[in-house]
Amino acid sequence: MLKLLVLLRLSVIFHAQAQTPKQNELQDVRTDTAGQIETTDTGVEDNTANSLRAGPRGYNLLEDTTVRKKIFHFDHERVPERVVHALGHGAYGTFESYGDWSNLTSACWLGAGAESDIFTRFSVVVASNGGSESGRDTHGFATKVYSQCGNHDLVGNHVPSFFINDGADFPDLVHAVKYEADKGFPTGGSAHTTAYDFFTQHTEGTFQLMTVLSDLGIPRDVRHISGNGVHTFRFINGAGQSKLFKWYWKPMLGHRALVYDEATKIAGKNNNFQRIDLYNNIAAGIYPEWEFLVQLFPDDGTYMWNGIDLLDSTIVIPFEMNPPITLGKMTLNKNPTNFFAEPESISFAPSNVVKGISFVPDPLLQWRLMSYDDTANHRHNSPNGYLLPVNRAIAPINNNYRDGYMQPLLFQGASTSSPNDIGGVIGASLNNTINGTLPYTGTPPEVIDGAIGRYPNLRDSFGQARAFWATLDKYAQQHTVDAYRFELGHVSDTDVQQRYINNILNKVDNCLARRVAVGIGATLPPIGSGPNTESNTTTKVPSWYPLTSSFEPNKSNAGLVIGILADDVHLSTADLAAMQPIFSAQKVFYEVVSTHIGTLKTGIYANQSFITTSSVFYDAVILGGPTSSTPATTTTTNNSNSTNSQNPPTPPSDATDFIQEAYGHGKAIAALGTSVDMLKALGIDVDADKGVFGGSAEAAAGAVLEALKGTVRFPERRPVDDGGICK
Ligand code: HDE
Repeated sequence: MLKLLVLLRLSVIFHAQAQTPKQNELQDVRTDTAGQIETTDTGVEDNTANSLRAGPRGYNLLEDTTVRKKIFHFDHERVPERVVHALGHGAYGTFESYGDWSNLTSACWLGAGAESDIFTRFSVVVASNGGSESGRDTHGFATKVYSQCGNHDLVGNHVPSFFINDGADFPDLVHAVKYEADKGFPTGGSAHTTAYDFFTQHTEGTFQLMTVLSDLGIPRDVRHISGNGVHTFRFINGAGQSKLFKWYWKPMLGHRALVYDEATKIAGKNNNFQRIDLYNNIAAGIYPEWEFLVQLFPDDGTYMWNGIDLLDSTIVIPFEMNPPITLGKMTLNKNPTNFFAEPESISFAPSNVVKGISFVPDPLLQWRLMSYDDTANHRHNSPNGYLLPVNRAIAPINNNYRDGYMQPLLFQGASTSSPNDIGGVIGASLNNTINGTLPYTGTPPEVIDGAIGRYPNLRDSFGQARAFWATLDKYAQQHTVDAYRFELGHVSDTDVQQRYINNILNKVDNCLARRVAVGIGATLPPIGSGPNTESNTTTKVPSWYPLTSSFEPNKSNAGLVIGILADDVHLSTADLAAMQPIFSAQKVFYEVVSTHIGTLKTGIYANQSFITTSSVFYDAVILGGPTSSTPATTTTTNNSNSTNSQNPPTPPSDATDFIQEAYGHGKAIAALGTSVDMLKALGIDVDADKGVFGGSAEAAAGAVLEALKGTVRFPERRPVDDGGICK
C-alpha cells in the first residue's frame, strides 16, 4: 500500500512546513548519511560489509572490531516494548488555542494566541508490536504539548470511560486480556476465557466493554477517532480559582467505523493499514484536525456532578447533560523522521502537566501518575529518557538531576544541590503563592480528612451500559450482539460464558442477553428475568454519549479511497477524466483495480490488481462503464468465465467477489453506463436509498461521495434479528 502515494492521481499541494520551536530544535539532531563515506563508530573510514578473514575461505579474525561492533550494536537494537499500547505510531503537529482561557487556567498553551508544537501517538492496547492495528481494541490517543511553560501530556483513549476505577486492578486487567499464561494465546484480542473471567468479576467495566464491542471498537483509522482524557482534572487560573474538567479531542473529519468482517480482513491483509493511512494523508498535505473540548464542573469538594461521580472513570458525563466548550485545535502535519527515535522512544506521562492544570483523587489516575515514569525508566533503561530529542521540553530545563546511564549533557560548575550559595541552580520559592495556590504544584489547598483503609471500588456497573445500548439503532445493536457472540464464542470455559450472560448482560438488558446466548449455545436467561430496554431505533446519533457513535454524519471525505474497477474495455479515459476533479475537490484518493497491474488497452494505468488489493481497502467502489470498443454482447474482460450470452453479463470472478464483498460490507457502489447490468446480474439493483448508483461518470462519482459523507454505510443490506427470541 505504500506505493499508494506514488500512484494516486490526486493533485496534491505540498504545504511548506513552518519552522516551529520544536522542529528547529529537532533539525539540529537530524542526521543525514546520504552520500557519505562509511565509517566505524569512531569515525574511521572502513568497509563494514565484508568481514576480515584469514584468506578468502579462511576463519574470521578476532581483531575485526569493525564488524564485531556492528554485530554487537545490532544485538542490542531492541528495547522492551510498552507493556500495554505497544503497537503505535504518530506524527508531529501544532496546537492552537482558540482564545484567552486565562479565566479558567494559567496553562500557557491555552493562553490568548498560543500556538504550541505537539506530537501525538496512536496505539492499540493489547496487541504487541507487529500485531494488527485494525483488530477490535481500545485505541490510545496520547499527545505531548511542547509548550513555552513546559511539556504537558494529554494521555487518553479513543473511548471516554475505562474498564476499572482503581489502579490496583490494572495489572490484573492487563494480564487477563493479554494471552493466557499457560497457553501463550491468543495474542492481540480479548476474545478468550481469562478476559471474560475478569470482566465477570469486575462488573464496573461493563459499559466500557460494550463501547469497545460496538462499532466504536473498530474505527476505520486514527484520523476518525476521538480522544478522551477519561479522568476528571482540575483547572486553576492565575487568581487561584479552580474548576474541574474532562477533556476530549473531537475529530473534525467525524467518526468512521469498519464492519467486523472487514476489520478482520484488513488486519490479516495489511496489519499497518492505520499507520499507512495517517502517513499517506500527512504526506499528501491532507492534515487531520481535532478540536479540544472540555466539560466543566464546579470544584466544590464533593467531586460529584448531578449525582454522577467524577472520580469514577468507568462512567461518563453525557454531553447532552453537560455540553462541552471548545478551547482550541490540533493539526497533525509532519510525519516522523525516524520511527524508533520518535513514536517508539517518546514517553508520555499523565503526571506531566504545566501550572494551571492538576489532579483529583481518582484512584485510577493517582496510580497512573506513578506508573508512566517508572515504565519509561524501564524502557529507556535510564532515567535520562526525558533528554531524548522527542521527549525534551523546549522550555528551559534547570535542575540537579545528574548522571545515570547515557546522560549526554556537560553540566558546568561544582554545585549539584539546591538551595546553594555557590553558583548552582536557584531554588524556586516556596512562598510564591497566588491567593493560596501553590503555582509549582498547581494545586489549591485541600483539606484531606479520611480514615486510612483499603476501600471497595466504586461501582455503577450497568446503568450507563443500558443507556448506551438504548441509543444504538437496530443495526448498531446487531453489530454489538454479534461482537459479544464472537468474543464469548471464543471463551473455552462455558461456565465463564454463562456467568457473563447471567450476571452481566442480563442485568443490562434481558433481550441482549438472550440474543447473545442463543448465538453461542448458552442457556437463555428466562424472559423478564432482566430489565427490558426500549431501543431508540429512530435516532442514529446517540447524542447521549460523548462524541457520538460511528453513525454521526461525516463532514468530510478527505483521505478516503475509492476503488475503480477497470479492464481493457471498461472505463474510458473520458470517464476517468470526468471523475478526477470531483475526487480532487474533496481530497479523495482513488486507485484503478484490474486483473493485472499495468497499462490497459484504454491507456489507463491500473495500479492495483485483484491479487495486490482487496475491496476492504476502499471506502466505495465504482465499476467502469463500457468504452466504445466494448463488444456489444460480450462481457468485458479477458477472464475465462466471460460468456457471450445476451443476458446481463456477469463480471469475472475476481471482480464479482470484490463487488459482492463491498456490497456485503454496506459500501456505496456505482456502475457507469450499462455496467449497471453487471451489478444486476449479481442481484444488485440500482437503488439510491441502498447506496447503489448508476449513470454517467460525473453523476456516479458525485452520488458516491455524497453517500460517503452521509450515513457512510448501508447496513440495511444485511438482515437483523427481529428480537423474536425476546417475546
Ligand atoms: Fe495507561 N499505561 N495505564 N492508561 N496508557 C501506559 O506507559 C497505566 C490508562 C494510555 O503512546 C504505560 O509508556 C496504569 C487509562 C495510553 O506511549 C503504562 C493505568 C488510560 C498509553 C501505563 C493505566 C490510559 C498508555 C505503558 C491504571 C486512558 C500509551 C507504556 C492506573 C485515559 C502512551 C507507557 C504511548 C501507556 C499504565 C490506565 C492511556 C504501563 C497503571 C485509564 C494512551 O505506564
